[in-house]
Amino acid sequence: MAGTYSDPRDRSFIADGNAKLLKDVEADYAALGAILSRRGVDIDAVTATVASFGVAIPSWGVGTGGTRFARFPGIGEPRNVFEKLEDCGVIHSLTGATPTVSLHLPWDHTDDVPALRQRATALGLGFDAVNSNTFQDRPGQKLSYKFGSLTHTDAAVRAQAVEHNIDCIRIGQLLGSKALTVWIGDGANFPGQQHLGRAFERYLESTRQIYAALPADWRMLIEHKMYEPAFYATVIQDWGSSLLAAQTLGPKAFCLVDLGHHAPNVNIEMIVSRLVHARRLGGFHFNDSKYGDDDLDTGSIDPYRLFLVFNELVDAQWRQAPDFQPAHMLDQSHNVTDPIESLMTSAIELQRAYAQALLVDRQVLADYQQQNDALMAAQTLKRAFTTDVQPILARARLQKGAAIDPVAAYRRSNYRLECANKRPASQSFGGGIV
Ligand code: LRH
Ligand code: MN
Repeated sequence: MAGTYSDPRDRSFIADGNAKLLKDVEADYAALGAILSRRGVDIDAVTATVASFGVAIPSWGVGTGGTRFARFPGIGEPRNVFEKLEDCGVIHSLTGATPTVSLHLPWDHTDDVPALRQRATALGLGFDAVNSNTFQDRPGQKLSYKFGSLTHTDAAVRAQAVEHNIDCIRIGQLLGSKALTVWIGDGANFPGQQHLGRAFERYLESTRQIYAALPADWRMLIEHKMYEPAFYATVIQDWGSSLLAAQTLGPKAFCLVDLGHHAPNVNIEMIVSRLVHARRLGGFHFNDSKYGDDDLDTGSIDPYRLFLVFNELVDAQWRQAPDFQPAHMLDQSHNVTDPIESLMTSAIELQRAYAQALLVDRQVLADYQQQNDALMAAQTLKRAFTTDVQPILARARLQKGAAIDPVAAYRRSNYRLECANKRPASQSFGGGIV
């Protein structure tokens, strides 16, 4: 296949690409700096804060995603967790914004966990939350999760699911992870199929056992979801159920907000504000959606909503909200793009929303809110959102030795073609998200 390959993780390869873009970035940065200083904002301080932002890559996101109807694998797909890690290394080298990976077990099972950790370290990567999986039956599994897992009416099935989660904690400890994300699809398709109260009680009984197995410095992240795979009732259906469970379990249990797990038009920034108030905001699965849990690229459908979520996060930081330490992770399905390109641009969209939220003049906003000057309060947010922070994002990458234009650098490297040569295509047929 045409095109010479250059390792996109190679610093000098990245610097070569940046050389041509440097003059323009410096000019744009100086111009924006002048605009911001007129607003009393120190652009270098904002850039430093943005440069410190990191988001975790979902291991299941570096392969082509699909739907229940079909999955159309791209070329050079990663075939195992080690190849996924290589791709995550490329994303971090070119963006400087994705220093950790969130694994999914057993999708990322390996017999050699220490070797995996070693390779990650060599790639400059660490591990964020590990994700358990009791929403699928795997070959050789004794008891099926067809009618649920942690909330199944059969205690033996619940015990099997609890055991798997405890196993995930054990593997996570070997990887240096500090959190377990628990998302279950448990629920019902018919009214009457499940006793809504008893199902929640079974959830608490099971998660208490998982909670008891958490190391002292670990967190349990409870992920709610409105529907799918259950289409009438889901046991942990909304932030209320998640918060109730977290408060029942104990101080190491927190709520994880996957943006796509809400009905269209739900005010997610309001949910974030409530979870900050409750000191239980554990983190995010960032993506975007228009209808259901579409798992589209972050900021691709509604960037203003993403900005409003970051506005709440920056406000909480500004107010020094207690126990405020959310874990940032992407959770997307890349059905029609090169996953590496989508993950790079999505990480950058998060930095963009963060940078814009950092430009909100919080004291001025608070004054307008106090005076009920609705228009000027709204304008204060819009002014920040409509500021083109591209020079800040490019400078932040430059400062970290990453690429000013990650997608251009990635394409110039021919990494995907190189992978296609090294990774024979898997003849997989049929649907499924991974
Ligand atoms: C459920 C979910 C969950 C993951 C899965 C891959 O929709 O968001 O976070 O386990 O996607
Ligand atoms: Mn998710």
